Amino acid sequence: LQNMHSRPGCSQSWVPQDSDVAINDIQKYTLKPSDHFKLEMQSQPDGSQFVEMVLITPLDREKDEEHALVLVASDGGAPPRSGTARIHITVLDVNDNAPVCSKQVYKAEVQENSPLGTVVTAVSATDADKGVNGEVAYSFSRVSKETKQLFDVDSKTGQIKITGSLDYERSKSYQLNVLASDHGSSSDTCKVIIQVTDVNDNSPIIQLMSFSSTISEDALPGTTVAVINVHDEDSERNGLVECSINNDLPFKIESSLMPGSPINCRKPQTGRCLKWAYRMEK
Ligand SMILES: [Ca+2]
Ligand SMILES: [Ca+2]
Ligand SMILES: [Ca+2]
Ligand SMILES: [Ca+2]
Repeated sequence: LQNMHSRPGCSQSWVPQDSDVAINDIQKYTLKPSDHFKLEMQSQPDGSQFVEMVLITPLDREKDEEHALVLVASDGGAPPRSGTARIHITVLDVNDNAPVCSKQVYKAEVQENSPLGTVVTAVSATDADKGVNGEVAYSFSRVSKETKQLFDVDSKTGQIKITGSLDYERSKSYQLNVLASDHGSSSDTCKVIIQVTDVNDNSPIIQLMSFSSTISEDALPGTTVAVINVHDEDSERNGLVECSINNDLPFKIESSLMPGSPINCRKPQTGRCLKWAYRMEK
């Protein structure tokens, strides 16, 4: 038996046949197992009877796809005789399960300036249904236009690839919402948080803030001659700046934030800009 619907109350009927009469006619039917189906005797206006097999509890293909039942019809003779029918039921799939993402939040790191096509991460979702009902397609949902230009999700594999140029100095992280949907109206969503990591792709920029082009010959050591700003867009170690001037000149360079600190002292990691002062050394 195939094509049995999965809702209780659906039925399949047979007209029993026993060529004997009266007490020797069919007296009893049994169906085993009886957890999903029961038998009901039905009479027709002409007095003939038929047996109906009725679904009493819902079928779930995801739990049991096949059901094997045995129907026994016994007559009232002595000794009683019986006939047996094996009933094989295949439960057809209905799209009654939504895709489920394997994680609610995915985290990934990727270097800025990574080549186009670099795989950042992959999301995955499973759907308990069969065949086309269990196929999952991935897409972005509620993602900004800019983010859409930088990333793409493969609808079949869930792989997230880079499709634009990532610049750590412009944006350090992105959040993508991925929709995993089956071919029906069921879906699940997950988040992908992508951290962009810094690459040393910026040179320090020197800015002359003030400068005295003439200096009196009796200027005292320590007189400030010029103030410069040094700025590097990169972060952490990539943003450390070392400043130096020629050794053969009667000037030294020192940090205006840390007066007295030696030539070539490094910029503190926290600040981006630092004033450097050329001072008379002797
Ligand atoms: Ca199903
Ligand atoms: Ca499904
Ligand atoms: Ca950059
Ligand atoms: Ca950088």
